[in-house]
Amino acid sequence: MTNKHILLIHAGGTVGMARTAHGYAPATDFPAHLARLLSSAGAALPRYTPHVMPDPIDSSNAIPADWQRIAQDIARHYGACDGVVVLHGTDTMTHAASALSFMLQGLRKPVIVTGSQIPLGEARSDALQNIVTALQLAARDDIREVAVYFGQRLLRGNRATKVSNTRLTAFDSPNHPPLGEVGIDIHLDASALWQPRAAERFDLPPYEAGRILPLRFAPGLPARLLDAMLALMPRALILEGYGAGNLPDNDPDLHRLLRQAHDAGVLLVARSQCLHGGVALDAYATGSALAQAGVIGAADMTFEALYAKLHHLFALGLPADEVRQALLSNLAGELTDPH
Ligand code: ASN
Repeated sequence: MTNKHILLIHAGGTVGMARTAHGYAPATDFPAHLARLLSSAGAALPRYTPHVMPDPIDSSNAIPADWQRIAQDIARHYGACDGVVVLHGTDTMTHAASALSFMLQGLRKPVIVTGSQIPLGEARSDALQNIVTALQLAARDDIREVAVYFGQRLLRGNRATKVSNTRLTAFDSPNHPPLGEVGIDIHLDASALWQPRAAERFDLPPYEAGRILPLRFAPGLPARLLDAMLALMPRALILEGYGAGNLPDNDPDLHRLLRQAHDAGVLLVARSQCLHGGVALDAYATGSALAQAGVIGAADMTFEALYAKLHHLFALGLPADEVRQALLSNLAGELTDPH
């Protein structure tokens, strides 16, 4: 392990925060504090070089450009390290991990994203355990993807989602088995790990913020809301429907607006609000009506994976039909291949 060299990026999050009069906020002495704690681990840990982002943030403040700064840092140092650990806030950790997985396709080295629910400086913090194990995972030869390590589980980054803001096991990946379980020993599931399908290909096009708009449906939602969203000139709308991806088919205004948006070139993608399962627009008449309005289903992608993937595909400058096609192909293990 000692001959491995890990890039340790600190992007922010509770992990590096301390108490203030207004609640937890980023602490300036975190890198030094962490270095002191890690120095006692000796040969159990790989060598690492810390990279602290100029202004570590609460990840609720993250914007797509922040994902790109992290990806650029990784791309710049990829050749000189054996693996990467990214310390990130939990609130948008899986958005960042998803975006990294699309920007850094064909990875041959681990990129492990972690953080904590309790700051490193607090007595019952989960930070040190998460960071130590993430460093060990980043030194392995069998992980070739962006993964989230948190609360004793290794999950695929673009399959993971935050499911608890109080438990130390904050994440789950409902549509893909854990890549590994960590107890006294580290057990990885070889059949769950991603095997890159092509050579390393790092594409870091500038992401446009504010053009991928999500709409979560609820009974009685006024169709006018969609009108207001379309006025913002989105490139794509994520329609979070019920169950198999269904939306009401008894609201003519809604369907008129959807057809209008589709005709104007807005990509309409249906996703299910359910944590587990995917979209099947042909299962119910309410779904078929959507397909007729030009809506496509997002398979079993997490919201975060879909949101990041749409940013990525539009940033690549692909024409609409290629975005549609690429959206439903499995680029980095983010969806279950149709058989
Ligand atoms: N608000 C924090 C963040 O996402 C939450 C955390 O890291 N546990 O930065």
